[in-house]
Amino acid sequence: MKVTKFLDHTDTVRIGRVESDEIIPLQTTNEFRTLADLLAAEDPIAAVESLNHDSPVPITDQICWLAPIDQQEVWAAGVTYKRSQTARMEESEAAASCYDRVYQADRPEIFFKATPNRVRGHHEALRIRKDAKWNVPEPEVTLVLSPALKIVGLTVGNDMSSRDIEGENPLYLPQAKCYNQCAGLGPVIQLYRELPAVEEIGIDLKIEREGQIVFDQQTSASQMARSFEDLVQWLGRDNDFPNGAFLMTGTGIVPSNDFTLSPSDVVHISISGVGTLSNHIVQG
Ligand code: DO4
Ligand code: MG
Repeated sequence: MKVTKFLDHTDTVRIGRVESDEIIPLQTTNEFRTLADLLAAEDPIAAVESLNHDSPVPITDQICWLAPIDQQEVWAAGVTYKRSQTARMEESEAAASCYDRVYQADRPEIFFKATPNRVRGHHEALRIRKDAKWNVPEPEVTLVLSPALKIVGLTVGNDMSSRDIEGENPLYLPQAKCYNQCAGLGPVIQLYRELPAVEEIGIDLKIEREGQIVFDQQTSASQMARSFEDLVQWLGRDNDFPNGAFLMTGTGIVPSNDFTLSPSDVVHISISGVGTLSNHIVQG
């Protein structure tokens, strides 16, 4: 079952259940006022099924999708794929050994990525920092976590990153990662009672420039050096999430070192079973 947030024809924020070609607007109740309330339910799929709904809205280009987030924090894991380890070691002479060690260590790299106001949804703009010269999108399977840190669903995540800032000094990582419009989530949350096997979770990144695809690569979550559950238990150590959380699980696709995003590029990230998140890029 897929759920999202969108603006209806009166510009009201609605929660919707997404079918192949329509969104079914759900009527909230005192128990389930927000999408986060549904995600926190014992059985989110049953909670969505329990709600009455309004007439379906056909999915057209006119739909105004919103990121499927309420008050949750967004966190991210890093260097969870060999490709990310190699790319980071190339970009940062000074910190190469840090990336090598964290790839092999028990404790993963986990960092704070974004507050909800810094997140954008499908078809909204993501941003390159004004002071950055080398930028990439990072296509990441993103775990949707309940307040009890149960993985209740998956969504598509884009962990926008400034490689020159991160590469200059690893202490600059928060600036390379967390700024206005630095994270994309959506277009939907795919709810699961049981997650698919990682071999079934394909990840695809396409970057479009002036109508041409200038970057096109695929990987699979099976290439991850860590399990989703392991990342979640590290995130939850001495850390409470009363509103639930999103956890980006790291990138397995990094364009070669001569590639940087440009303003007006359009980034398309697809995750099997979830959907495709598309965002145009702006700077300044
Ligand atoms: O260590 C820097 C960030 C790593 C990251 O974001 C990733 O591997 O996806
Ligand atoms: Mg990342």
